[in-house]
Amino acid sequence: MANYTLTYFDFPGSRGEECRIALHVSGAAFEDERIVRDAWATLKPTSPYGGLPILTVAGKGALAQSNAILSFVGRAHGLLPTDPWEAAHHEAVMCAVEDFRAQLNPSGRIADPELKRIAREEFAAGYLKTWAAAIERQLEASSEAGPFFGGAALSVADIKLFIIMRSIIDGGIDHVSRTAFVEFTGLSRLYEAVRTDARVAAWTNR
Ligand SMILES: N[C@@H](CCC(=O)N[C@@H](CS)C(=O)NCC(=O)O)C(=O)O
Repeated sequence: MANYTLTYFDFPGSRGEECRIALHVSGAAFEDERIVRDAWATLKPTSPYGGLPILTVAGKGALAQSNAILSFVGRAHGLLPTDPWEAAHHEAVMCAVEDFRAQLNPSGRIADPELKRIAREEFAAGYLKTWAAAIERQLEASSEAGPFFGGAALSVADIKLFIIMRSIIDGGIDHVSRTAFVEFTGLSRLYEAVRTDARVAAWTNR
């Protein structure tokens, strides 16, 4: 039996997929538990914080919150720097991805198509650009050589950045251009490096 079970919806994106990719890259065996909305409605009241993903570790219990799961996997399996100061910067980037989601996700709940278009276009021209510029500055400060946030070694922060960027680049967000990140050369290079990493590609191209 696998030591880890990752519970999430049967959807190849967002917080669950970034944890699945991290677990896959870690090389640790894990059960990829995908649940339907009805099962989640039953599980939700007893879940740690009322949200997925949840990582269950044999002999320990359940851990929720995507960034805590990624940090745990990163520390346990060499996907975060061992230096605490450097690791904290990777964790800060992961928090910034959650900031991005907090700004973007409410627009997905706007029922009126015209109001939704306006909100998304404002997001794309404003918050997205400011956010990407900030991440790019952190990337430059963290590693001159790249291509990853910490240099040559892939970390859980790179995986989280890849998943949020892919949601835009794949065209999944109406009224946000697929090319929204193109001008950010460091981020674009990081995205390509994660996308083409053999371990990541082995998961995403299954
Ligand atoms: N801060 C949490 C957010 C968890 C969250 O909102 N997850 C979404 C899916 S990405 C969810 O569970 N939605 C269903 C629900 O809230 O009932 C994290 O980073 O894991």
